[in-house]
Amino acid sequence: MKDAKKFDVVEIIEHFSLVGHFEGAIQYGNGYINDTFLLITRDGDERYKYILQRINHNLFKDVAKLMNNIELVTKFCKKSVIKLGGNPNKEVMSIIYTKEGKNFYFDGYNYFRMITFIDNSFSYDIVSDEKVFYNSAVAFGKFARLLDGFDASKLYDVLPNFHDTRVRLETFKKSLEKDVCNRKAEVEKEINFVLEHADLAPLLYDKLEKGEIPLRVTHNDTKCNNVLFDKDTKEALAVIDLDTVMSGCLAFDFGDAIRSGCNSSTEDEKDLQKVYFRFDLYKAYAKGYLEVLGDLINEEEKLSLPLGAIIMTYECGVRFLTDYLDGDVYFKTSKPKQNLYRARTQFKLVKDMLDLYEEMKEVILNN
Ligand code: ADP
Ligand code: GN1
Ligand code: MG
Repeated sequence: MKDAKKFDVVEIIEHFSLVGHFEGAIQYGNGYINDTFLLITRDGDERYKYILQRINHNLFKDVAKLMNNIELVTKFCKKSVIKLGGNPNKEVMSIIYTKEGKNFYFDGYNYFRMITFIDNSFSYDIVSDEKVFYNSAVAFGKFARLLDGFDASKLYDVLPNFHDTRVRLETFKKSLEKDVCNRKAEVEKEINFVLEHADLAPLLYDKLEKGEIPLRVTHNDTKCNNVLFDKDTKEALAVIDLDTVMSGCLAFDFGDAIRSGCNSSTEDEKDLQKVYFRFDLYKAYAKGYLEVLGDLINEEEKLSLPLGAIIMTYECGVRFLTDYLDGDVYFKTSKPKQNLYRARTQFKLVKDMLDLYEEMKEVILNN
């Protein structure tokens, strides 16, 4: 197989319906999964920007079905936005089609998609501002509302069991057994944390399976850098990274947003003294999310949200630690032990949240 990393941007973009001619492309953003580029084209004096992504084909095995999901979801959201009197092109991410009318391009080795660049935007890896985080909650709450009524059976299950923490735990145990990189001895403390908190793993799925909370269409990767904000107004502009849109429960989306946004430091912070749960930000997010969801959510489902925050954080820590044991094969890393540092921050946040769980529930019930 040809080196999958090597491709010629100019050759690739020729296949898409773009305005202008290629001027430049740079790597963009801090995603862990796909390769993202900001592409600039020029037509006379005018410059145009696009987002070009090489889709992680190791992970997403059926790119055609994945892209079909994104097309269905964005089309449905656009219709809902129009019904509500909004601007669909501004509020929903748009796919740019190839000259043949396809929603991705395959060059024989790599899969590429093009999406509209959301200009004058920023995303954050550390949230500092309550207003911004509140707006992020409004964006994800709105995303859930816009998709209310969408027939989940139309969606291909891109990554089966993605948020089934029970399955994540089993995968972790298998990696532990194999210990392919001989890293087990070094992470004994973290392993013990995972095993001591294993009773968390089934709690959300138990609720789903008993019918206590509903199955919905969810984003499933609501990390804070998957929403873009206007640089000037600090309003949320669009929810991005729709690769994992599948059926799930609201607690997955709320939980992952809290996991990533309420961390006082970066996800891979080495110094755990700097890592603590930002309860002030949690309150801001809960307010925004529940304001938008309104009567769409009952008390039982509301109470699953803080539990989701703990479980999603635990799950993510388990995934980082699994990847560390496996030799860093899933999440992109740029320095040694990064997945271990990431796992540690998650476990610190789980500890903080378990201490604050009663207060977290209270906030939800008071909104
Ligand atoms: P990954 O799955 O690797 O996380 P994303 O789709 O989240 O890939 O893209 C990575 C980053 O690129 C985002 O966090 C964001 O900063 C930036 N980005 C992605 N899409 C857009 C867009 N349409 N406009 C502006 N920035 C974007
Ligand atoms: C990945 O794709 P990205 O970088 O937004 C991962 C999430 C994790 C997150 C941890 C498809 O998110 O599940 O929670 O890293 N996405 C996938 O930062 O596995
Ligand atoms: Mg992303």
